[in-house]
Amino acid sequence: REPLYKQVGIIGFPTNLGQPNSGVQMGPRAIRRSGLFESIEAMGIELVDYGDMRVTEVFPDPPKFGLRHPRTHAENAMNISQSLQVALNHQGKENILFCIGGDHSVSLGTVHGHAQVNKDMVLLWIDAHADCNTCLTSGSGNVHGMPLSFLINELQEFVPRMEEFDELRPCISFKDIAFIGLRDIDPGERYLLEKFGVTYYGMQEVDHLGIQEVVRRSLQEVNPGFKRPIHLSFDIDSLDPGFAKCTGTPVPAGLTLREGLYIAEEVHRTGCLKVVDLVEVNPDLGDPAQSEVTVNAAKEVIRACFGWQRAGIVPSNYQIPMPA
Ligand code: HAR
Ligand code: MN
Ligand code: MN
Repeated sequence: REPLYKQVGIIGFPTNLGQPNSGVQMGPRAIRRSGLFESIEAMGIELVDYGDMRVTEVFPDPPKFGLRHPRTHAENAMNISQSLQVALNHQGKENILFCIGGDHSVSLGTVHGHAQVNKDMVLLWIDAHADCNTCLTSGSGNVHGMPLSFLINELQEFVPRMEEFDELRPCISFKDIAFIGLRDIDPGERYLLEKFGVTYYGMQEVDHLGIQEVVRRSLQEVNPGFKRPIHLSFDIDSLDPGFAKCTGTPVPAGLTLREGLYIAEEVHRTGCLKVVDLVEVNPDLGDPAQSEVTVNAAKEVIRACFGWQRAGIVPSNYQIPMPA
């Protein structure tokens, strides 16, 4: 039995200005220290660590249309997109790239960069939030609640022009995105999801259908026949706060760790998974025990994306001990 991936590439994007809390920029360090690397090695997969990208802060950077830190986000997003394109072009087809946030503004760059390399990619957005506020519908001005508004073709008529973001062209359509885990959706987001008939399975649908049917339908709707590359953007706040307390905007009644693992295992099994984002882990929030639980949940979800199974795995280099 061969693992699907020969090599995992890892890049950290330690952003935090997409939301108000400090600490989320420590996500890459915490996840690197979680035992993830040992798990990857135990699977017999080669690891290439590209390190953390340098995140910049531009001054001055007053809000535009309520959006906080516009110049900083535009610049970081283009740099993240570039890093991703370099890494993906340098990787072989049998490899997978793992992006560690940082807040969810990183996906502005990761999805953009991935879409430049794999034009037909589809996006799975696992989150308590829909993250498709425009700067005009957002109540907070925080970009981690808006990344999709810049990326989705259909939303451009609702987004005021900001020259900073001119280079960041939209690159994906609503029909190529499925959302899972939603349970905190703003009115403008709800309006847009309904208007465009978006594929989404919130917690109500997870309860109604079960996670197995939700994942099956999500994949079927955006990627029938498993022909297209998948980008999985996993916000740790999709998980219930019992498993992921240490995140900036926890929302009760979320996915169990089992449901999160099931999503990751099934997406892995498609063989189409090319890029994974894991965002919004903030090890500074909550007490140390909660921080460990949250980081561990992130590690478990990530390694399941790479092929770790609850049923156990046989590493590619495994040899059964034989009596002499
Ligand atoms: N929807 C709210 C806003 O726009 C809260 C967004 C919280 N976002 C994240 N990312 N944690 O999913 O501000
Ligand atoms: Mn998010
Ligand atoms: Mn979220």
